[in-house]
Amino acid sequence: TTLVFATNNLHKLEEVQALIGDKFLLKTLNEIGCTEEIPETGHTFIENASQKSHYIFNNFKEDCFSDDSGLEVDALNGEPGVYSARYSGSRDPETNLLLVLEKMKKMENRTARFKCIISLIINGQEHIFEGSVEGAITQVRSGTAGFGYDGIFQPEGYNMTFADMTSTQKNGISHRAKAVEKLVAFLNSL
Ligand code: ITT
Repeated sequence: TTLVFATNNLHKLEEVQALIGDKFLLKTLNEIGCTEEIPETGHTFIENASQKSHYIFNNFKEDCFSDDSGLEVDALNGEPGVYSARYSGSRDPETNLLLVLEKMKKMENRTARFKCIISLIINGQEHIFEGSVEGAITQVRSGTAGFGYDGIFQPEGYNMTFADMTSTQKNGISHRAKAVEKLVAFLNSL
């Protein structure tokens, strides 16, 4: 099965490729000639995921899926949430991570979670899969692996951040891994 993965985020692509195995061949936006920016104007992960997959299905007529994801911090009322990719106004991941750390400086409640919503459109129908992982925002950043907010997110039950983990370790427990697992189970049932 060939599926378009509607993302411009190479880290997502790498993680999902490793999770999905070689039974499903992923095509990138470049490979289908989609060079324009896909509109993303929703106020929820589901709306944004759905918007991205519908854009590809409507314009390129290909089976496809998208990933909309982000970090929800309880003490920040769920921020950065759907604004995770540009929380500071810039798309620079470092600036965004430091902004969360700064806002969390005096906060005692450090609970947070990563969420991932996948919208799949296959045979003209949309299917939604979700995954989340609970954890906490660390006091200082740690680790160099991964991307985005990995350096300040410590998953529950671990004494390290996602950025301290190998990609295999992160892929064993992440929000994205849980959503992709459901996606693969569904594709295998078709
Ligand atoms: P596409 O829309 O092209 O897929 P994007 O990076 O803009 O790429 P999103 O709008 O879904 O994707 O924003 C997701 C942001 O949430 C991402 O840029 C990171 O800042 C953060 N994020 C999501 N998953 C993450 C993870 O596993 N580790 C660290 N940060 C993550």
